[in-house]
Amino acid sequence: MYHSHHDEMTQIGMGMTGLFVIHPQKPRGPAVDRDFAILLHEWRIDVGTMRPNPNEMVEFNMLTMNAKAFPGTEPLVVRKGDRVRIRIGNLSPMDHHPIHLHGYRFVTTETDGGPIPQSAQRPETSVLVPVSSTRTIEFVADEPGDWAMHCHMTHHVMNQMGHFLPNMIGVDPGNLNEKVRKLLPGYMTMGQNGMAGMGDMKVPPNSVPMLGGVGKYDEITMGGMFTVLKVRENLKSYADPGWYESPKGTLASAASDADLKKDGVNPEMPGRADPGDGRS
Ligand SMILES: [Cu+2]
Repeated sequence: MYHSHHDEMTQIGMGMTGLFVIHPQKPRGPAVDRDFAILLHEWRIDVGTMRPNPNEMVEFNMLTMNAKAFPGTEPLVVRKGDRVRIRIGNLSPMDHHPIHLHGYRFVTTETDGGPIPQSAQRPETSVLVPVSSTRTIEFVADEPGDWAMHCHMTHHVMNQMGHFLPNMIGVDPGNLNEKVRKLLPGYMTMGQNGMAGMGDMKVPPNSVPMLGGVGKYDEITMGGMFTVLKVRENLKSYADPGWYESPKGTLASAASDADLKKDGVNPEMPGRADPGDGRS
């Protein structure tokens, strides 16, 4: 990985980082079909501003993969059966990142110190990438679908997260929104029902919303260090193929009253989740 050691708080804090990928003269291990490189970083970029603030020490509000926060990140597009290598480097100023891949298990084949002997490669579903390190993971993409890949630190899959908010879960703010909006148009009391609604919050120009990408079925309430591995059986190119068409019968749905009764569950029980079709 490249970075400066001159005034590094400023230079790294403003993004002077990069990856060198150096291939060995004699290839080793099985050849891969897809070879991705992702550089992780974190920034302090205040809402409505365009210049990262290098004075920040702990409260980073933008977490990125290759300098993009979800939904701006690139999907990783592969063909079913491809052997996939993902090189992940971390030059965040202050945070390690446990990168988690859904749907697969993988092995870590290399660090920035060199290849790991096969006898020491263990199966994992998350790989911790410490600051100043790289981890290279490999797997065979044998399961089609759209699979999330993201940092598992919950504040690292949000954008512009303020860390000093009071806990508002379950608090009824009454008509506070309406009252404050007279003074501050667009005001939203945050966190009454959790954070998912913040994707709807209007943000000033040159800002990204806290979370929220357009998904196939609903809003994806993620941001930051989040992308999608897209594995397809028929691909003409590695351009983004759009969302996966789930085969019939593979999508989860609300259980019918008859199904619940069959399993000994009373469909009329209080507190049952709304199945989403207006029945409860
Ligand atoms: Cu992280």
